[in-house]
Amino acid sequence: MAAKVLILMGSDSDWEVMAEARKALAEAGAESEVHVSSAHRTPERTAALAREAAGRGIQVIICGAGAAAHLAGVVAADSELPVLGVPLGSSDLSGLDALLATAQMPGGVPVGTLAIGKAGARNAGLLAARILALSDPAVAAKVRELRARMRDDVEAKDAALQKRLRGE
Ligand code: RP5
Repeated sequence: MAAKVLILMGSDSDWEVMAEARKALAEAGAESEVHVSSAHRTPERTAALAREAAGRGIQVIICGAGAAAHLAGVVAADSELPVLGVPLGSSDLSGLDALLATAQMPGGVPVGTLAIGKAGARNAGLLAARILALSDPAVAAKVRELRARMRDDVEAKDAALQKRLRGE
């Protein structure tokens, strides 16, 4: 099955965090393709990946980058696909720089910005799955299953807590 989600990251050092996005997509039954490509270090390659994505069946692009994180922004400038940005805490500013650089896009060039780090990467994967789910019933069913599992986990944790509080 061809990947419908393209995950880009500015460096291989971003992979430990960005793997969460791929994992979430796999849980939702969605194939993804991952590449290292930097807005600053490989601008031509990044532009080519963004421009060619829609033509080869990609429906959503997830970009993770740290520091002065322009990856999601330049990809959104070069593609009509929905672009989700994950700011990474790889710099001395622990991701605040990447958060602002990713979120503060000028009007007309949208980037859906998630939280800094692993939670943001997982949510980027889940949000991309929800976008695919609009036109893919199999992914929609998996998204529903994941939500039900999360609800069951929380209810089980509460039941265990109540038991402990009763001294059982
Ligand atoms: C950013 O600079 C990358 O996305 C990464 O988060 C950070 C550090 O990159 P490396 O120096 O580890 O390659 O562009």
